[in-house]
Amino acid sequence: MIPIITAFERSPDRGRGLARDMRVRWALEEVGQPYDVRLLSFEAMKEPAHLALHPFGQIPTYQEGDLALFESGAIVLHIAARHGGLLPDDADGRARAIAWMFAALTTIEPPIVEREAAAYLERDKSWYGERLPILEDRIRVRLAELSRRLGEPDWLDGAFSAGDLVMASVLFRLKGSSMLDEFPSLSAYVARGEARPAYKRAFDAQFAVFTAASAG
Ligand code: GTB
Repeated sequence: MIPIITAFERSPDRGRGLARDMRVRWALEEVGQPYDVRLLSFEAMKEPAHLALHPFGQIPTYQEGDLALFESGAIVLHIAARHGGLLPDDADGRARAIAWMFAALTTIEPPIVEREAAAYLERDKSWYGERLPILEDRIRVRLAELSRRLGEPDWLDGAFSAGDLVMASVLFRLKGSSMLDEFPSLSAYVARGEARPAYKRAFDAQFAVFTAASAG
């Protein structure tokens, strides 16, 4: 059964691969699972048909037969659990890879999203100039901790895993800022993720959506 995922018909990131369908595409490419994509307008995302799949009216979703999933982390975990290649075979290694997925989604991503939201929603507010450095310093604290833990190895815990896939996807969101450059080991980590053939296939697929939407 070919799974179907949802993605933006017109992504606000203009094909930079920053929306959360990208991590799902990447996971599917890593495990060699073909997939179809259903593109949604912002209006369609809030309609009953999509709300039945995603209670918050967002992308990505994942459908495979009778199974419907939302939340990119849950979807990547499902793909990693169903197929070989994204989780270690031993139980302890699997548990640690999953812990890194949670770390990416619940410890690293929130301050990054908060800064993005402030830049989008509060830029014209009087407090923005004072708040932005506070938000950026919160991110720096996490990046410093993560960089210290990563150290010299290529990946967070042995071979590349779903933990690295989700962590690198979260860190990609910082590419428009200079913060990642302050942590060369994390910049190199992100570059290693981007260099993976599966990442490139996923990126090209989402970029093709942007190109087609721009042409249409
Ligand atoms: N926790 C959920 C998950 O991990 O799946 C969050 C899903 C989510 O935030 N989806 C966003 C969405 O559907 C798209 S990815 N938003 C529409 C809405 O809420 O109405 C977030 C995103 C959007 C745009 C950019 N960008 O332009 O750079 C980056 C990230």
